[in-house]
Amino acid sequence: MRPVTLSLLLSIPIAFTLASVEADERPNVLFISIDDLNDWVSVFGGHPKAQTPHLDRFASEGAMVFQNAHGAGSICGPSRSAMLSGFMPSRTGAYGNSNNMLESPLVQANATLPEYFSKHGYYSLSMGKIYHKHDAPHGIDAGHWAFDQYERTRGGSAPDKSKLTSRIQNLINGKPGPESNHTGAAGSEFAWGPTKDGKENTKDYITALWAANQLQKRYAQPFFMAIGISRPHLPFYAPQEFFALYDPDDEYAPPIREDDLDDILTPSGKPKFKPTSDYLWLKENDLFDAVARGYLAASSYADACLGVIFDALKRSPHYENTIVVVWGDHGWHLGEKLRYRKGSGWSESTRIPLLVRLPRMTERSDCDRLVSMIDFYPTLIDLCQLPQKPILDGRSFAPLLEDPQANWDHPVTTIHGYGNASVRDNRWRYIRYSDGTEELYDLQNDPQEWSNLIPHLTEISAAAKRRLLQRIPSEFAPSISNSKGRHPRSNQLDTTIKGSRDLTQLN
Ligand SMILES: [Ca+2]
Ligand SMILES: [Ca+2]
Repeated sequence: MRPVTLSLLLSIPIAFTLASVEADERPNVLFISIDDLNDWVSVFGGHPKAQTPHLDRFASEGAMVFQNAHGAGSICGPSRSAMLSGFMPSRTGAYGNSNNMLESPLVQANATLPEYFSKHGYYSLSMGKIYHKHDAPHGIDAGHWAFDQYERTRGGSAPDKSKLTSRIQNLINGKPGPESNHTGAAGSEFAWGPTKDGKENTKDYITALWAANQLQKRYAQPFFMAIGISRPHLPFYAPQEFFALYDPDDEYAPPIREDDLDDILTPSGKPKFKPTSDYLWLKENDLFDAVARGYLAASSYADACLGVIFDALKRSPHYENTIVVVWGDHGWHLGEKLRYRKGSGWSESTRIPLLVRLPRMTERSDCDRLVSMIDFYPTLIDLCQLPQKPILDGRSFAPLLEDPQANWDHPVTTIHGYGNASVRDNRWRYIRYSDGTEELYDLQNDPQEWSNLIPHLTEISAAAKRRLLQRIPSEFAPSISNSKGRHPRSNQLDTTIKGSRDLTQLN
């Protein structure tokens, strides 16, 4: 429980105190992120063998499953920055993982989501990744400044080297792989395998237990609790019990078309894309099924951590008055479009898992309407009756929580790098790149986005393209400069940031 001291009470303006008292019945928010989780969750139908029993039970006990939710960006930094600030990457200039959104004048003037809840009488607390971490002038910026209480993650278990597969180290099941031109690449370690320890010593499990403990406490104010689970983000290290859920001799790779990239050409007629080095290394070592199994195991581990939090909420004093939002920050390719990872404008990158529970929900409902992560901020302040913020880019989808079949014709846009945008409506996806390359897919007849219709548009598809083109931002804010290398590396949180965020001065 947050200690409410006399000095704190005295320091609060009277009008604010009265508002807080009247607002005591406002619901709490439990806001849970699962880093890099795509739709390979049973309730989203993305993989027939996915085992996510805790998310399934969470849905069946009363939640809305959003089957058509998409990120505002398609990698962690821009996607999360857009959701948390409420402004699209094309307005802030936060396009990459090293772009600090606080350098955007818009974000400097406006409270981010948890700050807005704090500003309006909520107690905000957090553990795990919610904001994307980057270097700052005096340490790390982990978004710690946005919460009244911030807990750093701890624990972690090394992989069992005898079972480790790693592209960078060219190891396959603990043994050296054949010589390859596709090892040693930069980026997150592309690796998977069981950890040496059981889940008790792993980071996400410890984070989940922390959340479970916080949920048993009583608070003087409604709370906004943000919990970040770090798997299935690479490397796919998870306790052996989660690998054991998936028979190593079974098949797990999704359908992949080797010629899929051939129909995407730049305006000058050159191939826009080629298979990535991740893809080529996995292909030459026949590891498509093994890597998919690793992702599934890491996802099942994340699901087990969610189970700890869901169980704790149910036995807590807050179950009947807490809104729960469970979300992934973008999708993940597992071979589709001859690539792994994220960051593209295709559905594998843009689609996110999203479940929302309102306290009165007692059974699962599904909603196929299009919503975006950019809508989280206006939706949550709507649901909790905080003052509206018309300046935000998203729109509240609270009406869909009342009626998942409500009329809803709002295409969603995903920004994937400066000048690149992907827009989809109920039937079509249109992608346009800064160099003028275009793609158009008829999702009704081609849900895998295999056939780019741009080279042979019909009257109907040309009209669809024109409609979606209007949704692409006419201007892209200049990119915020890269924070990487600009600041000394440090393991300490930059505690000076909070001082620059006076909530009374932020809109
Ligand atoms: Ca992510
Ligand atoms: Ca294709």
